[in-house]
Amino acid sequence: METFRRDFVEVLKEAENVVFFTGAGISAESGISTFRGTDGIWNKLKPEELANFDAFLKNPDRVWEWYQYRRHIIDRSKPNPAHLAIAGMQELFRNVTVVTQNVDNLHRRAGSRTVYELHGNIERNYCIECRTPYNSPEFASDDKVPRCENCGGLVRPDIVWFGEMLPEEDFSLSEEAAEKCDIMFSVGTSSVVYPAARIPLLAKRLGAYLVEVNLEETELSPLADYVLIGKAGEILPGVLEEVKKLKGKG
Ligand code: BV8
Ligand code: ZN
Repeated sequence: METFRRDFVEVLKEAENVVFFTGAGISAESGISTFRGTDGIWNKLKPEELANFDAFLKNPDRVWEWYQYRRHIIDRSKPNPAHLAIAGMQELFRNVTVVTQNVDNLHRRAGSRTVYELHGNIERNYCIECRTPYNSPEFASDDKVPRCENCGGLVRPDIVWFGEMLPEEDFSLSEEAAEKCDIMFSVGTSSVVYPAARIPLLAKRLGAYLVEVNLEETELSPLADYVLIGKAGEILPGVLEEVKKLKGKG
């Protein structure tokens, strides 16, 4: 097993409030492509170009089809050892909070109980005119964009697109968690999309120990106290084992 640096182990031993800030990279080992980074399949297809309201109005079927394609992949995928390790930490620390930019629901499926979703959830949809929610999977089973049963309006995925506000409650609860945490892990995110990327910065500014887990260095790395380079699905189970050992539960 990997040996971790001593200052990190000391912080783990004392920590009560732990936050995991996650991005697409944590789901890569579940077979869900990332947006950016070396393996990001959207390198040719910029998410900024499809994930915005104007693109949807201009060509709703195209944007809907992109989300249907991703839904099919997400439906067939399952939580990987990284999601499961985070859920396992709940038994070892007083508070474990997950703040995710992902829309794939894999943290909840892994058993994490406190999950704030900053960019929405691909399992939900709503009418752009009257806001009626459409959350049953059967509803989203066509490749053509569905119409609202009440008003005939276009139905869109409940996802935060570029230029749109983040869900206020989830964002402010995430800020609170960041402000009071002892240790913040930033896992599998390129840390370029704002305002989400402010969450680890806030934690660091208020004194938390900041750990980054990623295949490569990012814009966040120079600010992190500890950078662990490698796969989240290998590193986080190692961290879980270390915590179990520290707490005498190994
Ligand atoms: C807003 C939904 C206010 C779509 C997403 C110029 C400067 C600064 C900011 C801006 C700017 N111009 C515009 C902005 C604002 C903009 C922004 O931040 N743009 C950036 C790109 C420049 N932000 C917004 O528009 C936000 N709203 O600001 O509102 C406002 C209101 C009105 C008018 C104006 C402003 C809304 C942003 C929401 C975007 N929504 N997604 C969908 O999912 O379909 S973004 C998209 O990026 C993803 O969904 C994801 O949530 C997010 C972040 O990506 P990551 O998760 O970090 O993933 P990425 O692929 O980038 O990286 C993967 C990482 O994993 C890599 O580092 C890789 O190395 C690593 N990795 C891979 N495998 C592994 C691994 N690590 C470990 N283990 C592995 N196995
Ligand atoms: Zn409607």
